[in-house]
Amino acid sequence: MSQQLQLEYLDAVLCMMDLPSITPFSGPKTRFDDFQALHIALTYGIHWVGQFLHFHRGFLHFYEKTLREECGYSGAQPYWSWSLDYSFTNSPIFDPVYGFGGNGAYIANWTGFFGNSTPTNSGGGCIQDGPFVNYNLSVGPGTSVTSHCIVRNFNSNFAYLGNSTQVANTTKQPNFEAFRQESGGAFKPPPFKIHDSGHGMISGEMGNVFSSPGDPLFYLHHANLDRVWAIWQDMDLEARLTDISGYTSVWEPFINVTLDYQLNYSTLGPLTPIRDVMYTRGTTLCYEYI
Ligand SMILES: [Cu+2]
Repeated sequence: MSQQLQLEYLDAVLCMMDLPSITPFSGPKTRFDDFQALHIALTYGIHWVGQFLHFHRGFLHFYEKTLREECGYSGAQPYWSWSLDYSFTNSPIFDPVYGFGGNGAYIANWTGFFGNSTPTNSGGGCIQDGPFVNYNLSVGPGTSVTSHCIVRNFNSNFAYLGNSTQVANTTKQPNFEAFRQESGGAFKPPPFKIHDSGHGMISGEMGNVFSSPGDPLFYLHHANLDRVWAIWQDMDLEARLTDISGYTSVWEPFINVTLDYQLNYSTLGPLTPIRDVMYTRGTTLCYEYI
């Protein structure tokens, strides 16, 4: 990705942070907040369920569409390949000018959002540099509605989850049920899986299952998870464009998800049947990973 396009992407995100909210949720002030608010509202219906990967694929699609159609971005949604960043704190994605800024300020004994801190606490405060240093989120952390800065707490204990061994172990799974268990993880980890890599490495807002889309890096992390799924699908495309399993909810009654299951994006996108997001190079979506 050229430096010019990197700046264009960051500018488009700043533009979304300037456009007024269009969702019915209480709290969000901007189009950027809207995506976070939708994710918070739906948390238990989009994680640890059969439609976890599908919902997030569509979620990224509508986010990218907003960047392109309302904020003039001419490129594609970038992804963060964790495997390239085993020494992740040196990653160029944290560059203060061409990236998303670095760690949060160090706060001794930071207890985390919902106590998700670890002994390797390195930050816990507001991000210190980068384009989003002055942005105030209007929803989160978690399900609360507060005005707060973007918080990070780099945690290298999670870096191994995104390494090439972990990714290869995920893409070698024989069917969707095994793939989704290996990529998304369980309702109550550990064991942690590749989906936990970026969330755990950056932590802070990103470590919160509800409000993680408050950190713009969420979208690069999830694009890579989506990429791993697309790579896995491409290994046996015909079978894997229809292979789906899992329940639609984390609570009873347990119903098996199907290709007809409708993904709900509130006012950020139309009701989207799962079959429409199974194929990245189809008519609803039209992208591929390079
Ligand atoms: Cu999510």
